Amino acid sequence: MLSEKMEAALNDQIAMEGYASFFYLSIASWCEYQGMEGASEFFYRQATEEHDHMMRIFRYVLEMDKKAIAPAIQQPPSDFKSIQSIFNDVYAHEQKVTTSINQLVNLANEENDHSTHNFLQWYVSEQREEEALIRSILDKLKLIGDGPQSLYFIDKEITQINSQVGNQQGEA
Ligand code: OFO
Repeated sequence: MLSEKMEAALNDQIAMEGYASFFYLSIASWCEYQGMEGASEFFYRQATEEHDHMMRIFRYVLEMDKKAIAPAIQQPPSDFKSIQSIFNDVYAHEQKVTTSINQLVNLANEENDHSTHNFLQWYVSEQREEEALIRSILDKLKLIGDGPQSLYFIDKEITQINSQVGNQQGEA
């Protein structure tokens, strides 16, 4: 059974994941427009993943016999300063999502809601992986620096990450 408070909190998380999906879609568009194919592929995939995150909660709420709310589409930014600033923003955004997931876990604990607690563990792991991935990209961006050919090398690095992540998903 889900409390009303938990139902509302999960619906807020649905909206947050939905926003993340459109935020990453917007970044993918910007990257493709700038000719950064590797980075755009990376963010198209992130956008799809965030949509999946949203749907998992959506279906869970309904499975628990409560009402899942399709969220309003909030306009994400469509212009970005640089690929470096994008990854800084994305890292900050993922940290915000992690805080929100942790708060949901706390609420599940307070309410002795073992089912939701169990359901949320997947998100706890996912956030740890997402943060580690973005941090590793930020480290690479620092190493590459912002010299004249940096965009070329950054995009090449991200293309390589795409194939690694693609292989991992194929194995899963
Ligand atoms: Fe679903 O927020 Fe990122 O992973």
